[in-house]
Amino acid sequence: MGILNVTPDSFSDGGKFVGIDQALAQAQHMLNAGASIIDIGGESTRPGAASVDDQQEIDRVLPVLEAIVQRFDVIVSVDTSKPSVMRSAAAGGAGMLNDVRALSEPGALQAAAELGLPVCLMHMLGEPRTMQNDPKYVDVVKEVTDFLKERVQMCRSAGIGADQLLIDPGFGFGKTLSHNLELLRNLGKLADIAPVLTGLSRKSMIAGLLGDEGADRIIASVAAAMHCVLGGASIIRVHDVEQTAQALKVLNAVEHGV
Ligand code: PT1
Repeated sequence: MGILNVTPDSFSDGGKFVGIDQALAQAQHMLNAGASIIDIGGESTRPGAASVDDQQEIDRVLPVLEAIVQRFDVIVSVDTSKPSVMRSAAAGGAGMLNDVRALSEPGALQAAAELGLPVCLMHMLGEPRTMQNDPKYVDVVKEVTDFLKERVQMCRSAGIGADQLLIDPGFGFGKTLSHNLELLRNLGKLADIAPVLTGLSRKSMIAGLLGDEGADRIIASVAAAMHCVLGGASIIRVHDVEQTAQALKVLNAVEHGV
């Protein structure tokens, strides 16, 4: 899954792909490099980010979504928590919903169930603006696992098929570096619940591991993504599709031959 941010303030490529032409060029590049899903997000959810209103998010996402769907044969995922954005996205040709709030906003569960699209349910502690202010867990793996199980149950009760659900521990969303590492070590426990999607690409935990805020985060992000795949992840959400796809070729050759 290649990341296409259409926010003016996104954390690592903020503002770069706001224009349609630039968004299309980036999508083309990611597809050539081997992405099978493009994830478009109009709300920045990086630590400290402020919220946006429904219309603003629709105005950012829809034109890019429609342009990509028209031009490329690819699944487009829309990264949103808002039912109105979900409905517009589905009408605009989105093939998947990616919700960092796991359909907890009023009306989101019902919207997703009605739309019938696959949904990724992510765990977050708190809200983006404040989630990194001293997050605390007694047992992070158990709490994240229990939360995701409960959200999957909620979706099943609302009529969403088991084969339409993905789960994501939400790396960097209300988690310290050691919380993130503990979750990474235990990804297999999540894979027993539903197919797992992970996103660590260029996040501050990568810089934390490198011990250098200014370091280039690409190689370390690829290493983290490979750990996720070996740990059972089905979809990896990344900025650097080309580099990630190269590393994946090595893993795939070891597993299945060339
Ligand atoms: C993710 C994800 C996402 N991450 C899913 N959707 C972001 N399913 C947006 C940092 O610490 O992991 N899974 N949508 C981006 N969010 C962040 C969070 C960006 C933390 C940066 C950081 O730097």
